[in-house]
Amino acid sequence: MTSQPSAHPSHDAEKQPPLVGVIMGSQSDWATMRHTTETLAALHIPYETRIVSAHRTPDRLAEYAKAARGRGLKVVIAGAGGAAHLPGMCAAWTILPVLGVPVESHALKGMDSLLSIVQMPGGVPVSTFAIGRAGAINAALTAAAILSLSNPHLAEALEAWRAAQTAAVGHEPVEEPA
Ligand code: RP5
Repeated sequence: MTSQPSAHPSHDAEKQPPLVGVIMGSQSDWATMRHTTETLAALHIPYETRIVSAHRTPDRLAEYAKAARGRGLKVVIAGAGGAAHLPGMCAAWTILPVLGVPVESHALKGMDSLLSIVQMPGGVPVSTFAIGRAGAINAALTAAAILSLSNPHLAEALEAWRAAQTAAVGHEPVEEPA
């Protein structure tokens, strides 16, 4: 059983309006997309999470994407798997940066998700990331980089995050528990 998307998005806890919308096509995407929200939370970036399916809830998607910019969101991160039309259809409805995360599918290991997301027609961009956890983390870091362009405090936090990552890399491999 997959865990639930956060019932209390970080902006509730921090009393700040969300800057990043993290949307996903299904509850089953949460195991991947939680890496996005964990990374945003580590950088204290206010976000919200929503399940929005391009196929099962098309009206919800249109309403969400059309309202996103007016509600103050600056970036949308959209994760989906299989026939992963969510990021592209979101981008069709908004001029906000849309970052697409291909979720690893059972049938085709996420290659279907990747190709569905990356092959956008010229004129409607979706920035596409690696399949799975790495893409979910990097989408959050890219959202942070975008927001850092106008937020020096966040730029400092992002620099610190990267420095901590560098410092955490050991010089020699060690035995890990089985
Ligand atoms: C997509 O279909 C979702 O993004 C998900 O990755 C995939 C499978 O969805 P479920 O059948 O697990 O709900 O829309």
